[in-house]
Amino acid sequence: MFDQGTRHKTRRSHGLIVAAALAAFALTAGGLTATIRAIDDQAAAGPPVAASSSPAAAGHAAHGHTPAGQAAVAEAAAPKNTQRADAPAYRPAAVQVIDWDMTEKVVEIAPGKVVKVWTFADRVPGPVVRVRVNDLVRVTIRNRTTMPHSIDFHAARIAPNKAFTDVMPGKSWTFEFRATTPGVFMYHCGTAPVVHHIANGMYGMIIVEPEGGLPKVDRELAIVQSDFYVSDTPGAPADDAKLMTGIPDVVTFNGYAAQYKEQPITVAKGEEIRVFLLAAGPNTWSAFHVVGTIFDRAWTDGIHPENLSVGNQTLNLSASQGAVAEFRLDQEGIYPFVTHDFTNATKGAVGLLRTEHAAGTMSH
Ligand SMILES: [Cu+2]
Repeated sequence: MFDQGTRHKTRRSHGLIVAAALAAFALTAGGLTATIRAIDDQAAAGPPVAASSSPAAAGHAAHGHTPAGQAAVAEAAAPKNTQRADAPAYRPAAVQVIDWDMTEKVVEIAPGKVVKVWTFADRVPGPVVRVRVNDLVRVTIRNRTTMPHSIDFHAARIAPNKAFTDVMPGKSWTFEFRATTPGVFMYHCGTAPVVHHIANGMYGMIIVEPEGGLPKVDRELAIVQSDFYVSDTPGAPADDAKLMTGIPDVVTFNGYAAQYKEQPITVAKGEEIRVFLLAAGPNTWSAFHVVGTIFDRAWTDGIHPENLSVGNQTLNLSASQGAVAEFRLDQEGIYPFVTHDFTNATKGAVGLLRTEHAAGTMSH
């Protein structure tokens, strides 16, 4: 954990602020070090071995929200909702086929925070889709749940009352759209009440590259920020009353609080890094900032020359907005990335980029 923040007094003030936020997150979430393990893919995430005896499980029992045994069972069975941060490569195809089940499952989104999520393709966030302008995108969704769902692609110019229609339990639905506009866009379930369907996990990122593709860079990452309103009952969907306050308990990058702080993303000093960003909400914005660098280039929403932004310290993304940030890390070191709305960084929207030969801790 970041107790080294108290041992090294000479760091820059910015580093102190970040360290304080990281430490505060550790306090509010009950500590991360013991409970997050090396999981590099959500599909590989198995039941937490030590969950039944973890401080988080004990905390639930002590709070008495539910019978201790029930809480322990829910937590023992819940995989950590971690995901890799690597962006998928573009795969050339005249027709880009999206074929997803819509499901429900119970996952842990922060230490001791076990929730039921509603998913696209059994993932929260849903899979990152990557297409190019002029590709035809054929979408099929199959509803494996007991309530209606739908899918709304912000990258589509299409009549929503026809394409984004509710799909009943047990049914499937197929529609197509032509990618026309390069950019980073949101998709989400649009079934009423939409806030519930997004708060429970039904969202993701679609990247539409310009014709001919984006220039090659050394490393591409995809990061989706989203907020969660955790019920007192482990394994339940979002708490309705909390959701209506708009004040989340947990804010994540890619579905698990501070996962890339516990497992930093390794990059190379000086390599060109491109991050695709999405503020999925349902409510929080993202003030995306990488400590220790400045974005060489950025585009918000549409990837057009007219949208090029140079020299940003922070990108300002309201709920649903996407962006591309390109930058380099000039020195060996450990570079936090956060939403600079620090309350939400404290709630989990924080991670670390670590260069290959970085020494020791964040303070070096
Ligand atoms: Cu839905």
